[in-house]
Parts: sequence; C-alpha cells; structure tokens
Amino acid sequence: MHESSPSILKDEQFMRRALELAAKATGRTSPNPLVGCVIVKDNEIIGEGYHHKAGTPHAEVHALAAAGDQASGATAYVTLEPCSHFGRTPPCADALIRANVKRVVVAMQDPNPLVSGQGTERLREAGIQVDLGVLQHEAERTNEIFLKSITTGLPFIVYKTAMTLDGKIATETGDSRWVSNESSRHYVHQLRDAYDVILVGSETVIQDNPALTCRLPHGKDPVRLIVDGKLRLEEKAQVLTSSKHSPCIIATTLAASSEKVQRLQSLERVEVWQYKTERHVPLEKLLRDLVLRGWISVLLEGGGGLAGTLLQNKLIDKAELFIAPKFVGGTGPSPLSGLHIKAMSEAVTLDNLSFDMHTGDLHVTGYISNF
Ligand code: AOF
Ligand code: ZN
Repeated sequence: MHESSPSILKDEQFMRRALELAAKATGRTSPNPLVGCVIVKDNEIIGEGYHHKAGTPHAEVHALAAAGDQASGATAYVTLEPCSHFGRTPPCADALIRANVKRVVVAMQDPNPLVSGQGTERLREAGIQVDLGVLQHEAERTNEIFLKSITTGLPFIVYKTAMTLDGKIATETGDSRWVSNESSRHYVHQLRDAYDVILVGSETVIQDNPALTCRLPHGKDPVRLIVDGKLRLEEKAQVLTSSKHSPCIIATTLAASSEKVQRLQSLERVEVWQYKTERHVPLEKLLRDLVLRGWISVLLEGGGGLAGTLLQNKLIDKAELFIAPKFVGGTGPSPLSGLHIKAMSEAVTLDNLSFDMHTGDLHVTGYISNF
C-alpha cells in the first residue's frame, strides 16, 4: 500500500460525487447501468450529469452540455467506462474527444461486450490521458445489478425476509403481523422502488393477499411476478389490480386450466407466461425471460419454498434480513423451508456482511458466497 497523494484524494472526491449522481437514478435505468459524470477544471466542478433512463442520453452527454465550451482542457470523471458503440445513443467516447477534454478518470471498465475496453482505447488513441480504477470497488457495488445481468443474462436477485431472533417468520398459529417493526417495513418500500421486479410464490399470495406495490410518495411499483405452476391464484387477488402502472406477470405451466389462463390474461396489465411443461415452472428460464424484457433486478419476498429452491440453484445474489429481537418458539415456519442442506459444513454462507439497526430490528445485508 502506498500513501494516498493529494491528487489521488482529489480524484476520489470527484469520483464520489459522480457515484452520488449515478445513484440518483436507482431503479430507473434498467437494462442500462447507473452512470454519473463530473467535469472538473482547476479543481472546480464545471458540469455534472447522470444517466436517467434507458434510451435517453448518457451521463457524459449531460455533464458535457452543462460544462459547455469550458470542457476543453478539463478532466472528466465517469463511474463507468465511456461507451464506444452506437446503441440507442451515439458513443460517449466520441463526445469527450470532440469536447477536447484532457483527461478522463474512469472507475471501472464497462462489462458490456460491446464496449469492454474499447471506450478507453478510443480515448487514448485520441491522445487523452485515461486513468482507470478510481473507486472501482464502490462503482462495482453501484452497478452490481448491471454487472450480473450483462455478463450472465440472469437478473440480480436480492432475497428479503424478516424473522424473529429464533428464526421464525410466524408463530405456530400462523400469526405474522408483524415480525419486523414499522421502520424496517418502510425500508422494504425503498427496496420495491429500487428493484425492477418483485417475486413471490403463489402460496404467499393466497395466504396474505398482498398488494406488492411501493407506498412511497414518489415511488415506482415494481413489476409483480408470481410463480404459480397450477394457477391457483384467485381472480380477486389484490396483486392483479393493485398497480395502475406496472404489469403483473403470472408464471405457470401446462397444469393450468386454459380457461383460467384466458380469464386472467384478459385483465388489464396482467400477463400469463405459460411454460410448456407438466412439471414446475422452469425458474432459470423464467429469470432469463425477465432480462430479455429489460427487467434485470428482482426482489424476492417469499415464500420459503420458492426462496429455498432459488438458493439451492445458486440463483440468489444477496440477502437483506430483518431480525426482530423476539422469540416465539414452537413449530412456526422458518424463512427457507425449501432449502434442504444436510451437513452443516455445506451450509449456504454470506460474506461482505454489513449491519445496522432499524430502531430496534437488526438489519443484516450480505452476499451469497459460492457454495
Ligand atoms: C456510458 N454512460 O450513461 C451509460 C452507458 O442503448 P444505449 O445507447 O443507451 O447503450 C447502452 C449501453 O451503454 C449499456 O449497456 C452500457 O454498456 C453503456 N451505458 N455508458 O458511457 C452512460 N448509460
Ligand atoms: Zn455512452
């Protein structure tokens, strides 16, 4: 480790600002990444911008427009390698070259195979100094969703659950209102706002009749996705009608009655995805289909069977657990009834843990390590 020089600290300071800008569009850019850009001259920020939504201008374009002619000779800080391809918008590397910037500081290489390395190469060929890797770890965390989806074709899945300190999601009589406190439940709405899709099993819908919407003032409802192989869901279930904006997808199989498929299909904003199998809904295929639709992040809220199966199949990336300081004992259910590990040495483990207290509940976040 070498001492951080003042210029490295300055670079980190401006990149931190660029990451802060990128995060403003959390949950709004799929299938594109979160990208922020800051243009700096003589240690002063002269232009800022971030990518707002797929199909609209990239971060660099906003920041360059804000800086105007002043951008000539300046340094651009970008949280992701500037693009070099013609997508829905022209290459940002070219825009930076045209603006005559002197130096470009990049947090991480773009994992998109259409770009990966070619953006920085183009800048260097034009005589621009490129420094790669400033706050790389933070940038990778900011774009953990995009990184997973663009490299694997699968969505990034976070599993959220609340349990008592003795690992129960309900008492033995089935009472579950409420396990976690109000502030933890409020945070769940922030997650719903940030993720493209909310996923639950049909049993959860039948038992709890949830709306699965986001109840924040400027929040966005996620797409509601119900895995319901036998199409047991009732037409009056709240999920089917609770959102005025976002679709409700029901994933089912050939075990569903075709008459019921048609009835549900005819409801507004409801889609039935019927997989040609007599067995279970093919989960990996379903997840890949979400990405093909441009939905790259999933908030899994239960139930225990579905969560266990997804975990067993290594499809979950991250966990957000709320642990209430309570005991209920007895035979109440646990959050991962569908996971069947036989030897403790084979337990699924989390790493990169972080903890905080939500006015009394312990909130644990971690990444599923490969098992
Ligand atoms: C950047 N800055 O702000 C974004 C980038 O369809 P397009 O034209 O929007 O291109 C999308 C791809 O461009 C995306 O997959 C990623 O590789 C890059 N996104 N790049 O330099 C930005 N949003
Ligand atoms: Zn671009």
